[in-house]
Amino acid sequence: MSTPDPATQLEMYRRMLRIRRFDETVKTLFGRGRIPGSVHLSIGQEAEVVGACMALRTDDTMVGNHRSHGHPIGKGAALGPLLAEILGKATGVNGGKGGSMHLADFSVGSLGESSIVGSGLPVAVGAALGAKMQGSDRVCLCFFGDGASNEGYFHEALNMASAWQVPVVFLCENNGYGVTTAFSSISRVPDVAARAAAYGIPGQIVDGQDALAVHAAVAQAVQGARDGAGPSLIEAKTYRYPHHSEGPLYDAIAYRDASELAAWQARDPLPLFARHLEDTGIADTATLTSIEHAITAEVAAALEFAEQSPWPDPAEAHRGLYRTPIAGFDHA
Ligand SMILES: Cc1ncc(C[n+]2csc(CCOP(=O)(O)OP(=O)(O)O)c2C)c(N)n1
Repeated sequence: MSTPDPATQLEMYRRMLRIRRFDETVKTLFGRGRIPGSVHLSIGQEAEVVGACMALRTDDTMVGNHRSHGHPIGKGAALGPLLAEILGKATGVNGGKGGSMHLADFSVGSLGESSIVGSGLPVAVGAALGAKMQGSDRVCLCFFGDGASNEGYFHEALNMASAWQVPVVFLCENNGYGVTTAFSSISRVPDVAARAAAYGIPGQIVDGQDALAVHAAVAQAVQGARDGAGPSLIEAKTYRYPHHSEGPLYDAIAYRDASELAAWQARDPLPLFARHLEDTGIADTATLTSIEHAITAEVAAALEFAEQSPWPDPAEAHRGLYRTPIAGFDHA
């Protein structure tokens, strides 16, 4: 699999930085009480998100989970409507009805997320089956965590995808923990990728901090799926720096060592990729600095857009929820 050209690699860096700055902004807003519900950040996981998303075509689809601000950004979504959605504004990607855990941005093929752990896997199989039945060569990329791989959904979805040979790439973002439960304490199999064998599909492990390694693995899996080779499972070993979700709850629970976090931060995907760009002569320090400034400005503009946007009209609350109106129910 060939390495992406220099322009694509610069775009990978931009998208990783965009996710980092976006989630830092969300963290600040949440801390100020500006976001209803809860938020789950993917700071630290940017390389696997972008490496995977950029191996897709724009018309390929994607399914996320509760930790999915970065997924549409990785696929090229505009920041303003995503941030407006998280703030509950009418200009949000889902009119302010979905919020942080239910972002869907059809403009980039992001079919949506759900807070029900593992529930995206069968949705992805459905999207892939739909593509196959329509005779299209579109592929669906399905993001889920190590925790989700212990849910029934995972096993049913892999089995059906394999039996039907549908074009889906299952991408496990193994950040080591489901809330505060270490994967190693809940599975006798150390690697999620090993489970692929049970369903007769390829499974492989990649370094989730290396955007190019993830890109290469996903691009190959996507090409196979497009060519009719069916599903595959890729496990990206990664780490989230923040706790499971924002708020003081997890600060008091000693579920991981500071040294473990520090070891992962020593391989932070952003400086790693920046160094790679410099070492290969793709970007010099001035270029990286100007990208940094441009992304800071982009996130500031998104925040301004989201903050200035109106609240949804309460009369809109039920609109779009049901495809077929239900008798006796006021759909406004
Ligand atoms: C069916 C279900 N069970 C439990 C929960 C509570 N819950 C929310 S996120 C989460 C952990 C998910 O871990 P993982 O799939 O590894 O994703 P990560 O948060 O690490 O990205 C749990 C148990 C839920 N939302 N849905």
